[in-house]
Amino acid sequence: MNLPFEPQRQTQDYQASDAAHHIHAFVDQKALNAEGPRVMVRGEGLYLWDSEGKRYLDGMSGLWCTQLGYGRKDLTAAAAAQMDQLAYYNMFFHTTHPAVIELSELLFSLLPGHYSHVIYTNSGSEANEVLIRTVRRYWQVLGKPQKTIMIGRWNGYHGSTLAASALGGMKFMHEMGGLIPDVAHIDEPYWYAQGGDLTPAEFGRRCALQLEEKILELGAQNVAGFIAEPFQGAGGMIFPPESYWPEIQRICRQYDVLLCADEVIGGFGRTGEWFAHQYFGFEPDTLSIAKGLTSGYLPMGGLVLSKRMAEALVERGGVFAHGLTYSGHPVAAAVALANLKALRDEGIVRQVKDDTGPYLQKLLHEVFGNHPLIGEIQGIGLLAALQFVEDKGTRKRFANENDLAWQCRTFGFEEGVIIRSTLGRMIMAPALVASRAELDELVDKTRIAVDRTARIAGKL
Ligand code: PXG
Repeated sequence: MNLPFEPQRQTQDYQASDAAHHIHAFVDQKALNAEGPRVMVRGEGLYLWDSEGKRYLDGMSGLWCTQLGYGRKDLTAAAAAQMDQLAYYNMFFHTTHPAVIELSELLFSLLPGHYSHVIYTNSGSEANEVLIRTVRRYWQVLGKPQKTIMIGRWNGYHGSTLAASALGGMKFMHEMGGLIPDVAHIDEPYWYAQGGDLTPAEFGRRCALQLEEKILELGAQNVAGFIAEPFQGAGGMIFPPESYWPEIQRICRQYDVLLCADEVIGGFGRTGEWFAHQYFGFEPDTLSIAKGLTSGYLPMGGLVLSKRMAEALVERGGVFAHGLTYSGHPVAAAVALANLKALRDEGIVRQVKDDTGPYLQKLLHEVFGNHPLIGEIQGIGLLAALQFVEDKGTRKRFANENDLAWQCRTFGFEEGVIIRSTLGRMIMAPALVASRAELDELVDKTRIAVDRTARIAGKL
């Protein structure tokens, strides 16, 4: 291999240099420097190897993105061939190129028929940045320029750039450098934690009705759109009650508020459907996409628009004052095209729906259904969350649930499996190519980590 960096160095050498130059995501950097990060050096299928030669089953698809797993030669070949032919060009200067055209043809063949256009970006955060300006532009074109406010949800996640983090509802992110004007939030539909004595269906409806209240409070004539993840990912893999989305859709339509689905995690087969909104049965006006679009092999995202919006912007909008150097990057587009072809032609999304998805969900219920530490198992397709609980009867959560979940995640690493912790929930989202045997291993190693945590929590 002709890698441009040295063959493997000592782990401590990497760690010292890493500490000297990097500020990592969502950590106390000083604490991480003291501990030293794990150095990942190789990936193949669902497995990763670190610089010490330890192997991990990646139960998180990297960051919810490697739908095809690691080491796919067809994706590497697509990137190399496109780099040889045309390493870079752009979509400014009245130009376009074959890779992005074929990618979009394929993308829209996979999407429901009421979508027609896409604005490519490099990430999910950027997709949501573009969303705000595009939605506002749409209302300007329709003669309603006062419709500017976006409503998001507390504990929603839409990215780390300024506007994307403002749309999201992570308060600790808002505290680091601010909100932007014209963004409001409503509560998340997290029944297990916040549902009290209500049934999930009642709670789901109540949460949705908060949107109506917020629109009325702000004035429907001022509200541009509502943005939400079909199910919350980074916030803890929280699935809304069934009553939620139909009510949200009714409200958006009634008040002429655009329904904007953030499909950055839910898209590209995670739920067994191509897009998570299809699983939940609603019809958003826009879709923010990224991650699984390229299986994470290269950065690429996008904002998908309904025909109705695209028609207004194209036919009546005049100049669209937006552009990124790397929109529709040819190499990313070629990789995305190869990735989507593989997901489609190898029947991977169908396999998640008909086989591996139900298999994983059944297995989790068998293994954790009566586990003393687990109060609820939520999941669909190749996604699942295990909720830690102190008292199953009252759904009382541990005061130190965050620490327990973090500890469980650390046990997972020790056992050779990567799962994610969020507050008191353990999350898994393996690559969509996972075999039944790999899912067995994922659940088995997770059980060991959860049992070890249960012992610390005094539950075993
Ligand atoms: N929207 C959603 C729903 C996301 O989950 C983004 C937007 C931002 O995408 P970019 O490509 O700008 O990162 C995301 C990203 C985690 C985790 O551990 C989740 C994300 C990113 C990193 C970590 O849950 N989601």
